[in-house]
Amino acid sequence: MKKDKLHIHWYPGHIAKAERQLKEQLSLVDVVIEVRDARLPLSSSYTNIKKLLGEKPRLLLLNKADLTEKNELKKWVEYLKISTGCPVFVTDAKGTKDLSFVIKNAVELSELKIQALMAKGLLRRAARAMVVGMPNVGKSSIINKLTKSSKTKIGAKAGVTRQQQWVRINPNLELLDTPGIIPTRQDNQIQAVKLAFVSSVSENAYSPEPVATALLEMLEKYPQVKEYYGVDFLSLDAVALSRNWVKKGGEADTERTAVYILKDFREGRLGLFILDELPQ
Ligand SMILES: Nc1nc2c(ncn2[C@@H]2O[C@H](COP(=O)(O)OP(=O)(O)OP(=O)(O)O)[C@@H](O)[C@H]2O)c(=O)[nH]1
Ligand SMILES: [Mg+2]
Repeated sequence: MKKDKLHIHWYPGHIAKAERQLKEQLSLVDVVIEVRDARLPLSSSYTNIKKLLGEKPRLLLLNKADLTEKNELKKWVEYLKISTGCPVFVTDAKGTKDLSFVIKNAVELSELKIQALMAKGLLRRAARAMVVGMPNVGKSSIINKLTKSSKTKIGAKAGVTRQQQWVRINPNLELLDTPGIIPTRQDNQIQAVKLAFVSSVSENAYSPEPVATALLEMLEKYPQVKEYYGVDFLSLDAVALSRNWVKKGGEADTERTAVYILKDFREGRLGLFILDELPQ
């Protein structure tokens, strides 16, 4: 459903099913790898994750680190280590940097459970980790990078993975790819619009203009964005006229402009940003 006003609600049937299946599989895994979008270290976290996971060990990955400013992200890593009590790492699933530390840490976090099973007389088995997170944060991309293959399907929109899928990484680790989930209700509309910026909610749930306008408001304080579009202040009209994205008669084509602005942001052309506020 298209909406002109900025109100985002998106909870399609496949996500409800995915959430049920995630809860069902949780008892079968030793560790959970939670993936967040590094541009939204808080807003891309699943609100009830702690309640959902109970005592299950968790590894936290801030993915798409290549789209953020390194030093700012470092501060977030320190903050999240303390506030979650989990190991926290940054990843870039599109980059060339090796991610085998993810395997090492997942195996280490599983070891207590595996030792407990062996103490009961069972043979050692591979550690099992479930990869969870909001849609489009890069869960499947991380798995593909770890297997150096295209075993899981990826794509630049929310809801690409529709089924859970086990992937064997090596004899010591199996990963379960899961469809991205978001909370049933988007009560927090500031969070919802940030999730729209990074395509964690489907573009069917909103119109581009109000979302791009909200993005421009958030980017107003960054001079490089104004420079990029050659404008003195950020608005859809100003960018449209500066770029000559106009309709017949010279009126600003705000819909087209909004789509381009969102695309520019998502692909990192406007600069490197973290759009959550680091708590003091
Ligand atoms: N720049 C950048 N893009 C990434 C990174 N990781 C993934 N992507 C891109 O983000 C998009 C989503 O990646 P997926 O791996 O499909 O995300 P997902 O979390 O599995 O998404 P769902 O299956 O929909 O829940 C794809 O276009 C990837 O190429 C990264 O570290 N940096
Ligand atoms: Mg996926």
